Amino acid sequence: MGASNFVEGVDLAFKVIFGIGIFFLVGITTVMIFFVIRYRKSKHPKAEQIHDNNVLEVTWTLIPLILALLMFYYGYVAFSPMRNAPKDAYEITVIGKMWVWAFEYPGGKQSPDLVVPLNKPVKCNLVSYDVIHSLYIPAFRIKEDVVPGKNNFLWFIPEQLGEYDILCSVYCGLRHSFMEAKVKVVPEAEFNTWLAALPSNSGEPEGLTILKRNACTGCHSLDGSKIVSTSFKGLYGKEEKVITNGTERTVLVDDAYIKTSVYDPNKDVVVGYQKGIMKTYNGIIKEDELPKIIDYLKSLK
Ligand code: HEC
Ligand SMILES: [Cu+2]
Repeated sequence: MGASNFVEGVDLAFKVIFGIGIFFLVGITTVMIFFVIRYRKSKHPKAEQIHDNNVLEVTWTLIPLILALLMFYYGYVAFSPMRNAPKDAYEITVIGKMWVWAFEYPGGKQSPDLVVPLNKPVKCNLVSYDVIHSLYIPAFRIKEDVVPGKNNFLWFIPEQLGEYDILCSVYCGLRHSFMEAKVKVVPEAEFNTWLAALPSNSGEPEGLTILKRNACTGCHSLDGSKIVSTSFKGLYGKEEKVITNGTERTVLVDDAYIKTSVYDPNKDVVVGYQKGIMKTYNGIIKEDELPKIIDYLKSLK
């Protein structure tokens, strides 16, 4: 038994296709070696033209046709149920963004890992805030693209307790390889306790929650180290050299500057950094979230 209901079908399709591949590798190599020996120049000095051999032609058409249909059959049988989620499946919204996964449970509670109850069908509704990501759970044998503006889903029934890796399988920018999480399959009772205890807000400053939820921390560190961009530590109140419309100037990092940085990041570009890496958060960071971010940045001395 596999970790999910799809393991058996996908593995069977894989074995069938792999087996057919081996069959051709061995078959073609054997015939090739046989011909090289049998028809070498010393044995067969003069080439001859051969016309029409019905038996041979029908055979080499029929056998590959059957093999191709066989591969299609096993692939289709494994794939088709993946696109039909049961109506009573437990729904979770999976959000992909540069460069973290977030798993949103009913009531808007978010978790950095996907926790699911054993033996219950789970449907993941896939949402991207920025570019194309792809939710990939190798142990479950499922993978589905997370495309901005498109409603996509995947579903599964976890059939074994344990922890499995989640990856993003399409290259989505600089820190793509850091975009990982875990699926944790737990007994249903444990799942219910976990969900009840999952805080809508984990007690951390709200500003930090917003920064994490929007993956700002994937580019801006909180501890002074440099990741993709400047660190948020000690940023507020500092003098920053920026380029505005091609001219360098010094600005004070205050509320207005942070607001411009979030909604129009390519207006004042910090010297030493490239334009266009940070996108606008217009419509993503709400007006009432900005002061919370600013409060939090002020606290990062
Ligand atoms: C994809 C990487 C990336 C993400 C995600 C990102 N930023 Fe940035 N950010 C940058 C880069 C690069 C710069 C410097 C270039 C510029 O000013 O546009 C920058 C500049 C800034 C600045 C000015 C920094 C300074 O040193 O003066 C602020 C403030 C800022 N970002 C806030 C945010 C917030 C808040 C978020 C999340 C809502 C965020 N950024 C998400 C890459 C990112
Ligand atoms: Cu990604």
